[in-house]
Parts: sequence; structure tokens; C-alpha cells
Amino acid sequence: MKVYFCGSIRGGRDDAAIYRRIVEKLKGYGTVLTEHVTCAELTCTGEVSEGGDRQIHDRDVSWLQEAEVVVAEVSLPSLGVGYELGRAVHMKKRVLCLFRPSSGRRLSAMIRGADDGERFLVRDYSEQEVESVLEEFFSKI
Ligand code: 6IA
Repeated sequence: MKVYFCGSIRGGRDDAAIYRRIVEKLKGYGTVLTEHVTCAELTCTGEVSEGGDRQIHDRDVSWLQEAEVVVAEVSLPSLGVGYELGRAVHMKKRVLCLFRPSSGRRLSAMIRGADDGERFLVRDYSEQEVESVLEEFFSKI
């Protein structure tokens, strides 16, 4: 199974450690197409490519197309993640959004309100339960 993971990059890197935990767990379920999102130093993956932002966008959209499942950590607001989620809905992908209320933020109504109890799910979680939330989600698909 190909999994597309979304997490904030230019929106801020405060949650990079939790992104790494999520991706480690996701690797047990299939191929994670976007492991670079967890990279502590983005430049170490050559993400500043010659093609610039256009190339990043086009490559990410084609990976999104390839993916069967999209998992997004949405506690830290990111325009790019919001965009990817909108595209994923349009592509009728199965989506899981993970939000930590302990962040002190309120999740955008456009994300929480997209939960349809089926294809697009939003799950509040605490850091300790991140692996079990993923286990529960993948046991049902
Ligand atoms: O708006 P954001 O940058 O927070 O958007 C983050 C989301 O967009 C992630 O889920 C990624 O899939 C995608 N994305 C944004 N920037 C990149 C990128 N390089 N490489 C791959 N995916 C990206 C940017 C590198 C730059 C900061 C030096």
C-alpha cells in the first residue's frame, strides 16, 4: 500500500518529531511516499531542487495521485497540507487527519467539517496514543 504523509514544512517545523513517529509506524503498513517531511534538515534530502517550487508541487501531486491512503498531521497549520487535503478529497482518496488538542489550537472548520465518518476522518489524539490511533485506522481498511 502506498501512503502519502502530510505535515507542515514552511508552516513551521515544531512537530517534526511527531511526524517521524507517525512515519515510522506508517512504514509498517506500506511505502511512505513522502518521508522527507520528517527530515530534521530538509536540505539533506535535496529538497531545494533545480526545478524549484513548481517541481516540488508537481511531484507531490503525482505522488498524491499514486497513494491509496493519505495521513496528515494537522495540529500545526500549513497551507501546503490544507492544499494537499483539498486535492486528496477531489481525488476521492481515503484520508486520516490527526489533531492534538494539547496544541492549544482549534482545528480549521474546513478540515474538521470535512469529516464524513467514512473516507475523510479527523481524529483527536494525544502524543502517547499516536501509534494506537494508526493501528485502529489501518485495522479497518
Ligand atoms: O506549506 P507547507 O510548506 O507547510 O506545506 C507542507 C506540505 O507540502 C507537506 O505535506 C509536503 O508534502 C508539501 N511540501 C511543501 N514543501 C515541500 C518540499 N520542499 N518538498 C516536498 N514536499 C513539500 C520545500 C523545501 C523548502 C522548505 C526548502
